[in-house]
Amino acid sequence: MYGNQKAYVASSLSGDDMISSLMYDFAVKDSKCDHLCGVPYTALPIATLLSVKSKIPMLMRRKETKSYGTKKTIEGHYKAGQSCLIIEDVVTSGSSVLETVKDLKAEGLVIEDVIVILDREQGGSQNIDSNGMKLKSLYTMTQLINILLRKGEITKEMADDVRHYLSTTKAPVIKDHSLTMDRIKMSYEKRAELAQNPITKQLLNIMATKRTNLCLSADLTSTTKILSLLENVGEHVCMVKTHIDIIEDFNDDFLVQLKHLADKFNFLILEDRKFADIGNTVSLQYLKGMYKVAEWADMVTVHSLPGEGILKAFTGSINGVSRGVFLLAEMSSQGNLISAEYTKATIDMADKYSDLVTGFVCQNGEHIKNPAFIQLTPGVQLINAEDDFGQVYNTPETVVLEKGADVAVVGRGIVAAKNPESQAVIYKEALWECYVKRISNT
Ligand code: 5BU
Repeated sequence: MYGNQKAYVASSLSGDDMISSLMYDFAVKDSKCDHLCGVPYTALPIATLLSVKSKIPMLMRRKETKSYGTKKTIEGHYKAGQSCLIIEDVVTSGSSVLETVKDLKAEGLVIEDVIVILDREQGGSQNIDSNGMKLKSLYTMTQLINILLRKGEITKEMADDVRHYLSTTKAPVIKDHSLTMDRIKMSYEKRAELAQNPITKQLLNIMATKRTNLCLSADLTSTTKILSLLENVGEHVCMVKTHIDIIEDFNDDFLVQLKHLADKFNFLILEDRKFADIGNTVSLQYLKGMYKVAEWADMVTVHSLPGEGILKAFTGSINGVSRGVFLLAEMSSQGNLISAEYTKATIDMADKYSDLVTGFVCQNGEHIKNPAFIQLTPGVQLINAEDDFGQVYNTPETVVLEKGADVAVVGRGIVAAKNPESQAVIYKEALWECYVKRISNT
């Protein structure tokens, strides 16, 4: 019965041309979007007509990836960061729309609105909404039934039947974290294009070329031990994290050697200083003192606790060399006092400082939506565990696939191993495999 009714409605309209004119006036003519994309396949004619009429370039999503050539899923000329309006004919659950959006987002395109000719009101609008977009429909099924009833095209019994069917047959709820966290499905290369801080860009490019998202926390207290560890492990990591103040025989030559290894193996250095004072004091701690952190650390960790002023203590470059900041949004230790509101406020704080902030140290990055920010997650070992001081460990699978880590920090898992180099390879491969799985189309 319902199928017949749909066919009837379609035939009563005077074709794609009229529909596209209505859609154009309804939602396209005032849109500031860079591209249009029709959901394959039935919306393609309408999207094509809208693209011609509005002169907004159209993108095409392939449902089946080519087995030859570029294997691209999205065809067209676009750049990461551009916006795209989705065009659909009928929405029931919204699942086809969400599949298309997933592929577009993996290319770094920004999707806010979906326009549809007919919303069948069976849950599609809610699914699109809860995955971070808005559905605008030219008609809802309720409006259509009322029009047909008023015009005497259907009987009251038929209208009641359809209304009953729609209210009792609801589509399943779809919630896909990769759709609200834009960065999750994007490759590190693509995200490097969006990064505003040069260090973030460099880090993402190092990760992509060295094929590693492993950060080694070199928590040893002797300079020779740290340098010999890095000589063995350097080629497997994208970043080395230091606690400069735990070293017992610190000397300036150590910094020269450390920088030499960073150049030799192409990794960046993060000093996990966790600055947490008023801006003026932090500025002195960063630039002065015996460690002169600003001179050698590509990035530092900073608490958001003192408020925005702390970020003013840093600049995006020192003597012409780029610098970055990781804001501490969460901690890995059991019972820490950071609340969900604090985490969210920390992430919001970074918006104005995207030329300085490289990313966030946190456990669960669901609030980090901007693909230009990196999620750095400590507390990683091959099995779930805890140490004697409340440190909580999660596995590579949990941190990368479930919690959204871009870079995982491993300290004792590697440093305390009998053979740190072979252990680093095990972590590197496990973490990279999770990342590849995460960005794949499954
Ligand atoms: P581990 O040996 O893998 O437990 O070392 C973890 C490192 O990460 C260590 O240097 C900590 O200071 C650092 N860390 C952490 O473990 N948890 C946090 O929330 C933050 C930093 Br922030």
